[in-house]
Amino acid sequence: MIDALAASPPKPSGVIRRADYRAPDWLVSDIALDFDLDPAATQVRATLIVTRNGAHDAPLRLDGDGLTPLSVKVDGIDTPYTMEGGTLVIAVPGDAHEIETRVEIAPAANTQLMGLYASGGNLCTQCEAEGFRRITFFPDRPDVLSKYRVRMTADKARFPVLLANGDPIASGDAADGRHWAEWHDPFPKPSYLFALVAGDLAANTATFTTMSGRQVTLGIWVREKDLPKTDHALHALKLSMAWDEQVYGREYDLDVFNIVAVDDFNFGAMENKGLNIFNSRYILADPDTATDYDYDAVAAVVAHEYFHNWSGNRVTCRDWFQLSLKEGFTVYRDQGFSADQGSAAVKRIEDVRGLRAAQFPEDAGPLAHPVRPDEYVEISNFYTATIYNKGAEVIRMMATILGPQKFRAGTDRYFDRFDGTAATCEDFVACMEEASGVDLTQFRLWYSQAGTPRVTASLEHEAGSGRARLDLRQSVPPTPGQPNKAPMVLPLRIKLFGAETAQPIAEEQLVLLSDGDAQLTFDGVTERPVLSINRGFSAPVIVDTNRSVADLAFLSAHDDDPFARYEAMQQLMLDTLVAAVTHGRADHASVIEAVANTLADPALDRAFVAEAVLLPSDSFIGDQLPVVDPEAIFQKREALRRDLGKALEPQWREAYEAARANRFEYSPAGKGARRLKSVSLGYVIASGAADGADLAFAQFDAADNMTDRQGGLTALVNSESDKRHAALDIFYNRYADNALVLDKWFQTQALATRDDTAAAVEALASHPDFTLANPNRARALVGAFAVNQRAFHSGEGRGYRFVADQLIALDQLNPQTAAKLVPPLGRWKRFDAARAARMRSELERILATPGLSKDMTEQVSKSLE
Ligand code: 0A1
Ligand code: ZN
Repeated sequence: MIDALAASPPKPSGVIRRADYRAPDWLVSDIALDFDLDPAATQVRATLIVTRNGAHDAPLRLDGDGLTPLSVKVDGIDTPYTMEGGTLVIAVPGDAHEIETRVEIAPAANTQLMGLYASGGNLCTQCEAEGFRRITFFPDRPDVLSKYRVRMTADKARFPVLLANGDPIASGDAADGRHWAEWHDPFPKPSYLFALVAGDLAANTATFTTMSGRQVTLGIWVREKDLPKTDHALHALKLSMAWDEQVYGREYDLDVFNIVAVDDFNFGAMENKGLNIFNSRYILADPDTATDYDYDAVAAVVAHEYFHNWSGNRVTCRDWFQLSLKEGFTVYRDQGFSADQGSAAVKRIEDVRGLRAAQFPEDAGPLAHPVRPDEYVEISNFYTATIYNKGAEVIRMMATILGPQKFRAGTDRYFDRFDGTAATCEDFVACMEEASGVDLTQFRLWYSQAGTPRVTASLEHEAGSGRARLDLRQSVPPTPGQPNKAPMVLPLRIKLFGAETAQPIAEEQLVLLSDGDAQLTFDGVTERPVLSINRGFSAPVIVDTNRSVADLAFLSAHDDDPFARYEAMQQLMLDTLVAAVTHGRADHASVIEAVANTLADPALDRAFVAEAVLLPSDSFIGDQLPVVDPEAIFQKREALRRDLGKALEPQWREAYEAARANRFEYSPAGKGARRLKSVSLGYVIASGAADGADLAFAQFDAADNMTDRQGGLTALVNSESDKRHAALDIFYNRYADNALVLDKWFQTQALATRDDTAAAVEALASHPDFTLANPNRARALVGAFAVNQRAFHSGEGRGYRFVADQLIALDQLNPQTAAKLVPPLGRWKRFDAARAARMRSELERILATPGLSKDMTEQVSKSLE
């Protein structure tokens, strides 16, 4: 096993290392918080019961960030203290004390959206990872678990609703038009799970009866006018609660479960115990304003946060290096939930597409890190696709290797053993081993080695002897700080088909490739075999095969694993496009034929067809090439789209018409029909058909749902048609008071495939509705533009300069959100020398900005290495 820790060179200060973990010197069994809430000046009094943890004479150190103590009392007596940076240090004599501190904070001035902040006139909190120290002094680390009692006092007219974690215990009126409420959370929790909300909110409520008969009151809290948009989230919550009981045996544990939607939020949502706080984009949905994609995302995020109640809250993380313990596992759980609500195959395709779009490039670039990192500077930078999505793949591989019963036995053991504690990734794996008897020693490399493994698979057949031989070889690429890698355990689901009969030659087998190479032989193979490998994407790896165009076309028509069937089609398209970019031209005939066959297969579900006939994205094509040429990729992809559009125009029109008559219904069939309709419209337009823009405009205009409306708008915005101006104006005016839909208006333009997108995006940054203060809006324009490969890399560095300017400005307000947008600039090594130099010089300019945040400094300096 590689020991990356021993190999790492000394690093400058500010680096936190996993190897330095020590148990806390002081524990806090209980905390009482008393908030006198006011947007401009909130008073916070905290009373902590602390106990010395072990034999030592270390002082009590309480983390603080930007806090000035107004008073510090030990056992009721004012006591001297010192400040070390933001940390409050108190020398205390005994082994147990009551500590009281008072501070004043200014939520309205909090633009970082960490700690207590104001959003849309309401007050709310975000404490993960280190926001609690911006509210009060506390040992702000996940292995200090305490029982919380919270009292809030606020102006009753302005903040009629006062919510916190746990169950409500008392409330009443106070003097001067103020009122108060007290909440108590009986479950010890780390400070990052603390939450409160004060606001003018209304709730959509329901009751859920748990498997042991406990009645839970559910509430989704939003602005009154948004109440009609909360039914979908509430329904998803009930489904999630039932699913976790059925699939993992996990029951909810408090009398109330509240969700609050806020418009200003750095991430998607937060799993605070009993009081989830959500970015409103993952709660609000109705047919007029939310796409099918939004509906699915709402359900997935509601489920994700709910599932954290066990995987994250009841069992939390010992330290932030273990973040994937809760995040990888919870993503795996929410993926399972979503798969069970509709088409599991399409869900798997979407998840793999997401992994390839976000995690594979991360793993191949300057910010690559293991699923369990060894060090960080700013923990907010580690809420990554690697921790979340690769982490989920690692859990999935264990489930595949163990099988469903043993995996469930492993999770039962984990939850039972570590309930109420802060655990590690190692604890999870050890439970899996104990419950199954499977040795996962080598498998643990998935936690410590970064980089996407590559598997080369070549199948040879000797017709004479009837013997087929499959050679497998793996390699794991070097990543920053990890030059040499050991072979990993790769669970590969493999099957062979006969090319003539289309029958299986051998049943599917699960091959655990654990050495650098391996051979498998198959006897009695009388016809030419075709290899189906990594079925269901059983391992998150890149597979290179020697499969011919004919083999891929065969699999795209006959493979009985839907993912493998999709994958064969993608590979066929990818091979064609890579050939086109590399050699200047390519034969499109095989792709056209394979797409025609898929479109004509009545047995396939429409959602699957829509996924299968979609070409790989520009950036995924780029990932296959030694040097990315964005313009060439775009042109070759467009050429293939045009040929597909022309050659199959009647089929696209037929598919389009078949879906057109349907009235909106949010169901797997309805979603599939709309998806195929949009994809078909795209191909009709790509064909150059004279009526393309009219079709798109008619769809846009007559739509009874946002999926169709945005589909029509997107097609127009990508086109040369003048109708795009009218469509953009109509859309803007119709939704001018809906921030989430205006985000779509910005994003659609930022993602446009037109030649003038960079200029249009620059102009939009001066639009009166554009603001960097709202993370959703910043991401909709700047984030979307930076992943529009062609537009971002066009114009001799114009796109880079624009993004760098925006990031410098955003960093002043909200470093976390700014730092998340660095990766597109950090990919400079993948581009030609001229582009690389321009990208680097923008990164250098950012790094030279006075007062740059720790978040940005870490991301940008790593990106320059
Ligand atoms: N634990 C949350 C993600 C999250 C992390 C940090 C945040 O700070 C701004 C917010 C949310 C989840 O996995 O959903
Ligand atoms: Zn999570």
